[in-house]
Amino acid sequence: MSAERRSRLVVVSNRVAINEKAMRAGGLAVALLDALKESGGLWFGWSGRVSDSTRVSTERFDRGRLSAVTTDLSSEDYEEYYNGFANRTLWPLFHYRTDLTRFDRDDYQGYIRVNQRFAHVLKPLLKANDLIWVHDYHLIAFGEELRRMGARQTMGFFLHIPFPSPEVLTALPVHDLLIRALFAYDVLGFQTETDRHCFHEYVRYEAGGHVDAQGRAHAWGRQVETAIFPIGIDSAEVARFAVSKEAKAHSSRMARVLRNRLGVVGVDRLDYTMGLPERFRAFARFLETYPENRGRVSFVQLAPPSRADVPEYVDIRHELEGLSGSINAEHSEFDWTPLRYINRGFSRRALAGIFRLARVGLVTPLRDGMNLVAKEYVAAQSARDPGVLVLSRFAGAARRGADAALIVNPYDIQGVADALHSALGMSLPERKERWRSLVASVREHDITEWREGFVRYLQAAQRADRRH
Ligand code: ADQ
Repeated sequence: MSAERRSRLVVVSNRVAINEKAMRAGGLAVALLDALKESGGLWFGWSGRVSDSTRVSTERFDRGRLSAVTTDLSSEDYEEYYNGFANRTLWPLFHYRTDLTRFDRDDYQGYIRVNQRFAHVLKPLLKANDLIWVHDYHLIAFGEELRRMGARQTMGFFLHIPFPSPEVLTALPVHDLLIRALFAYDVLGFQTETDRHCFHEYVRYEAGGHVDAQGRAHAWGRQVETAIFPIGIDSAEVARFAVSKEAKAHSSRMARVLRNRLGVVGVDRLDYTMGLPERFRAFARFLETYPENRGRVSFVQLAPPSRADVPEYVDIRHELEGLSGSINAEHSEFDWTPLRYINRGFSRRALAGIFRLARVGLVTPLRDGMNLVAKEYVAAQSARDPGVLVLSRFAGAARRGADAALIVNPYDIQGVADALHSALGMSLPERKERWRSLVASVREHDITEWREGFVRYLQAAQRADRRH
């Protein structure tokens, strides 16, 4: 057995998706669990509980080869770290919403305090040659805190959301402290070339550093490897789900509602980055510009609420309720509801059935790291009668292998309305041709490629690291 195969993988993320339910849930959780199972491993993060003890719990799975270690957050941590700096500062800022970005020094201190606490809890559990894989914007400072405590293990960080251009990032008063912290990692992974490019631009023009021919960034007397790992899905699983009993039951329910009308579907967490008001307006514009579709097309938008403690999420929810109400009031007929807006989650099988029945998948975020719904929509289609993907140019998913989707600018209401019209009028041969190209890419660049790619990169960094 080679040395790197013996290295244990330690995954660190804000939430830990390792429990009996997650073992069956699929997607990202299963991909990371698969990676952990290969080497035996540990997944560490927040328990999801808010309590005023700093309780640490350990659970073991798979005959003890896997463990989940979680810690609670205090209500102050939850406010400052999670609702505050992570979700009211970094989330809007990294999605280019400087208008919604709020900065508060106490929140930043809370963020650092929780990153420190996480490092403090994990440090004694580490083995010398562990590989540590840290996920996402909640834990940017985690690696630096762990290094301060003397950790020498190889560490990688993957950013699931966009990395903004330096012009946007520098609106954050502590941008230098935050980006400097990223240099504590050995490897930084981004979703797209654009994200990595923005990071490199920051290093060159803000940090006074440079990027060498291998893409390694040098600044503050430190260096870090940078690489691109676009995340994918388990497409075979989604295809299987789409013909499951539960999927068929949902397809039939939707077919009854549509009554031979064509279905357009949108599925998103209720978030202001998803471009939902613009999407609703584009659908209304489509009905106005192409009135022959009145009574012929229905749009179903599923959007379970999230981050309900953050005021901006309350605002977007109210906005969408008003907008969907007025669109329906204006356009409905006795026997036709143009827009069905549903605020709840569905099982992955049910979603696959809904995707399969919809003639158009409308995925129009204003900014998105990748967007897995776009890929799930494609994977769920039937080869005999596939639907059309209308995709925002600002989703990471539009960056590679998505030329056969109808690519739109979500701010261009008329442009999206026109794309909807093209999609709904598209001939079967053209739909098939476009879908074959899209599905080939979704199958090839799947979730396994993503996680194996990242882990291999970490292993190579470990071999090259003179600390070991
Ligand atoms: P996420 O929000 O984790 O974001 P995203 O790509 O938006 O991931 O996928 C959302 C997932 O939730 C999909 O699998 C989808 O099927 C599911 N979902 C959405 N609405 C649902 C509903 N109504 N019922 C049930 N399930 C629903 C971050 C980044 C993304 C990036 C991912 C992965 O913001 O850009 O793609 O991580 O890296």
